Amino acid sequence: MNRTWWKEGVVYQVYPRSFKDSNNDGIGDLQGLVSKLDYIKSLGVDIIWVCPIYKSPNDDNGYDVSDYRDIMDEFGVMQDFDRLLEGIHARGMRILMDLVANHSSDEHTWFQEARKSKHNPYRDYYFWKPSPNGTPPTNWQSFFGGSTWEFNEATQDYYLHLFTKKQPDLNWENPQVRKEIYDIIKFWFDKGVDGFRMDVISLISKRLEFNDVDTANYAKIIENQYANGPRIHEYLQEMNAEVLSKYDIMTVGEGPGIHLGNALDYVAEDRRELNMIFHFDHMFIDNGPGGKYDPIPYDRVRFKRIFSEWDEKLKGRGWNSIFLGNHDFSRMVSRFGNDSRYHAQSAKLLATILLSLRGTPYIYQGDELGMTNVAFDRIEDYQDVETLQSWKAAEEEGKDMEHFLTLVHSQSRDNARTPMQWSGDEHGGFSNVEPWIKTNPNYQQINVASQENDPGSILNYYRQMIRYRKENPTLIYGDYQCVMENDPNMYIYERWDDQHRFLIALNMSDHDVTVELPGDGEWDLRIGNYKETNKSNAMRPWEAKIFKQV
Ligand code: ISL
Ligand code: CA
Repeated sequence: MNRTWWKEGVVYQVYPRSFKDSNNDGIGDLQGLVSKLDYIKSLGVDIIWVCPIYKSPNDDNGYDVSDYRDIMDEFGVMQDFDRLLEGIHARGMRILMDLVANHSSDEHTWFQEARKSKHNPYRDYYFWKPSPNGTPPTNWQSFFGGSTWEFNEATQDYYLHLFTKKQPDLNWENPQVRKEIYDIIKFWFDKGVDGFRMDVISLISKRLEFNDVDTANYAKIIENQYANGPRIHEYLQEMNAEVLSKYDIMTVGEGPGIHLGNALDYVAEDRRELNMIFHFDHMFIDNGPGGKYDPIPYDRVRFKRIFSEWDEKLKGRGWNSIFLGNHDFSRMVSRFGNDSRYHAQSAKLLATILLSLRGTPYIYQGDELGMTNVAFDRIEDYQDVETLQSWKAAEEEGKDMEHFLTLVHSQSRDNARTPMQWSGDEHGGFSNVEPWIKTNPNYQQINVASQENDPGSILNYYRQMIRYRKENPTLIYGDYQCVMENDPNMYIYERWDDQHRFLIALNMSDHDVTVELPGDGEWDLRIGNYKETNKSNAMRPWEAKIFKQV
């Protein structure tokens, strides 16, 4: 396969609202981000993905865009963006923007116009459906609960919104809409941005019959009704031909409903659509039949199998992305590790996974410190629209709300959105004033300042792992094979090419485990996440070791 910068790069994801506040209004902003570029660079990463910064009324923290060519008031102005872009490029890094093109804000002028009358020239920018009997046209449920249809007085019909009612879905059937989006992409590429993460791009082609769905299994509804519509690949190929192919950029499509069976349709290199996608097989692994607020313990054998199957499926044909957390999920160390007794060990073990599988690694802000979930004791302290809508729905269904609060503690997207913990100072050094969302009280123990100069810190382990990956391209391009795939505690895999062979041994349990290292020849220990690491076959709780064959 071709070697390129976006396969070799390590991505750092920034959620600007929670990263660094420069003007002390409690909200992270572009100047704040600029002031921390040296820190990001010091990690050794190559690419910064910045979550949406466009003009937005912030119903969904920027995933509701009211002007795609302007900057959100709270974040600054276009000059701040230009400085950010310059600062990133000056340090030899690249910037990935977030393209939110499945829907706009209802405050975008397109929608403001469209909703005025049935004859408005912008009407066909969105989806409208009549419903004679005063109930929504279909039984579709939005991603955040409640109907996907909202009644519009002026036109006496309903518009479609797969997310909140302030996020009406754009009608990609309309060639003018597609042209608008391509022009927006060009606008940012011409400024010099290096690529896009494309929000829910798997949803842009709709099944125009708008049939009722069988509500039993929400994951299946997404896969077969909301995502992967009949014209999706036509649109992506058109976008590629019209814009993407004309620049040296990268794309990663976010993909609810993308699975092993259809992933290659999106990312096979010869199809000329996207460079890679984010699938959610491992991220929904703890969802019970009732979805994310019906969690079940995650099955480690399945966790390993998902990574193995995806590597097998894409190898030689497309490229993978590797992530264990982002702004939409609880913190990876709280989810997949042990965030109390083995906090540092398990955070480092998870970093080892992120940085030693085949695929571009994505590190979410704060995970390099082992930032954990938060448990606010009042729902009023939560800010996320998804959390609040789910809370309201649970209340209406008469659920036990004390119990539901514990579910919010483990499942809320706000777990990932508490302010970045820079220091032990008030508000974690994020701001001088009370931030828009409360700081996780553990900022006094978990923060950049305290880890910066500690060679054994999680932060410095990330730096070491990123460097090690770069020095050993076998860890980037080499083949992958899981061994002992049915072992419930150990995750062991080999990575190799013509020249080198590595063995990664990870004890993902709270217990001591003894293992036989597979294969013949000498294994030399190169990386370990315990202070006194040794070659022995005894693996301590959450111990991670990387061996190289000599
Ligand atoms: O958040 C989720 C689970 O908790 C996902 O189902 C998520 O809603 C889905 O992956 C889409 O996410 C993206 O689009 C949303 C936005 O709210 C998310 O922040 C974004 O990552 C709508 O734009
Ligand atoms: Ca600010």
